[in-house]
Amino acid sequence: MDKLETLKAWVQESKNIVFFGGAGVSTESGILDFRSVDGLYSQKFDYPPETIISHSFYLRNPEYFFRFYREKMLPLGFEPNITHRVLARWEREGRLSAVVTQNIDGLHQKAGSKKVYELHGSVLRNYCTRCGKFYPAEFIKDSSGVPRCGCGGIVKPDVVLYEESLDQRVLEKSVEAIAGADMMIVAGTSLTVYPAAGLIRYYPGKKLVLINRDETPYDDYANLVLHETLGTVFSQL
Ligand code: CNA
Repeated sequence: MDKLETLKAWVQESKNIVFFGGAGVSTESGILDFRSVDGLYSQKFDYPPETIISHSFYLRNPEYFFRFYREKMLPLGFEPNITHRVLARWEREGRLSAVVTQNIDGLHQKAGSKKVYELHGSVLRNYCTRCGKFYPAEFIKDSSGVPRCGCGGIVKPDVVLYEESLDQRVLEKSVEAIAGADMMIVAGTSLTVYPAAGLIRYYPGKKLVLINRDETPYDDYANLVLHETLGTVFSQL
């Protein structure tokens, strides 16, 4: 049986799939990932992107942080693609129990997925660091300089910056879902950002599928590896 047929058969017989994804899930919606050759990390900035989107840089140089964030990290106006839509359909059919994502773009929910664990937060949520008031992403987009609440506090996106820790509850729920999955699909992620990447080790079964255009450090660990673009694969599922 070829790989795609094996994948189809596994999906058909599963009732509890967990999908674990990264930036590669949204590239076909038009949002750049970080590490592809045409990704954000190959562009030139005054500082490396990892530095700019770190907690200490945000504190030290908030003007620069927000300029970069607005221009490069605020994926507004994009639509879900076939991968997001198939995953939402599987959930409705009772085949998929959760999506665990490193993405911050909200596209899984826009496609209709209900149980989505956002390990790195979401650009759609923004809070005043002083009074806690909520602001939508448009507020950040339309602001200039450092976005400020009426109370004077900085409005910070609810995204996990480098050096910041992950939300403990989201992490626990993700581990619980992965540990209870009968099949796990890992896709569109370079599996180099920790602790997120380490979560796949909680999957106890023998149907670990890895779908990614480029090789990853976990290729030998998976039971089935497809080096394809996600649209090619999911349009056949
Ligand atoms: P990454 O390190 O940029 O890796 C993306 C991976 O996806 C690469 O290995 C590519 O080969 C692969 N890929 C890209 N396009 C496709 C495709 N169409 N089909 C199959 N594979 C593809 O991204 P990770 O998610 O692994 O890194 C984690 C970071 C990136 C997280 O913290 C995210 O928050 C962050 N990020 C998120 C978004 C988003 O929300 N859409 C965009 C850019 C970066």
